[in-house]
Parts: sequence; C-alpha cells; structure tokens
Amino acid sequence: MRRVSLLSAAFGIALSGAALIHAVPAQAADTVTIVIKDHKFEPAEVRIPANKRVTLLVDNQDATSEEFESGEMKVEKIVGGRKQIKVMVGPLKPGRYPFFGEFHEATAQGVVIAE
Ligand SMILES: [Cu+2]
Repeated sequence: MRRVSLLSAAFGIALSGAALIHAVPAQAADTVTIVIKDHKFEPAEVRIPANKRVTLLVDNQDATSEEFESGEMKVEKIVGGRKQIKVMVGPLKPGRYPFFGEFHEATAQGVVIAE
C-alpha cells in the first residue's frame, strides 16, 4: 500500500512539472497584431514590452494597399490589399513610437508604447 501511494505521489509531481512547462509563455506572446480597416489602425495604441524584440503582424483588411511607416522605429514597408506583413521592432527603450499609413495619412495614425 505504501509503495502505491509513493508512486502516485511521484506521478503527481511529474504531472505538475509538465503543467509548469506549459505555463511558460510561448514565443507567440511577442507577436502583436495591428489590423488596418477603413484606413485606420486597430488598435491605434499598441503596448509592447520594452527592451525586447517584438513582431508586429500588420493585417490589412482593406482592399487597398498601405505603407506601414515609422521614423522612430525605422520601418517603411508596403502591405498589399488584404495582405499581412511582419515587422520586427525593438528592443525599444520605454517610450512612445508613432507610426502611420503613408497612403492614408489623414486617418491611419497609431503609436507603439514600449513599457
Ligand atoms: Cu514611406
């Protein structure tokens, strides 16, 4: 009887160990999606961790192409109509990093906030 309970205790420890491994944030957590719709960014305010490399997935749901641009993040990249691009940014110091869509600058405005 004693042997059985020891075994099940060991098994329980192994299980909780596995659960802990699964609790570690995946790399996907460092990807943030920014949707372009009606020539606006959604969300227009994007919060990312400072001092870390982050992938911005820019998902253009408009039929027209856009240029995702930011002098502060040194990015200038075309995203076609109904297409997606990945933009690597950082590691960024804490602060505000404006971005815009150059083809629809009047409405396509946003900011990355590294914190
Ligand atoms: Cu440009």
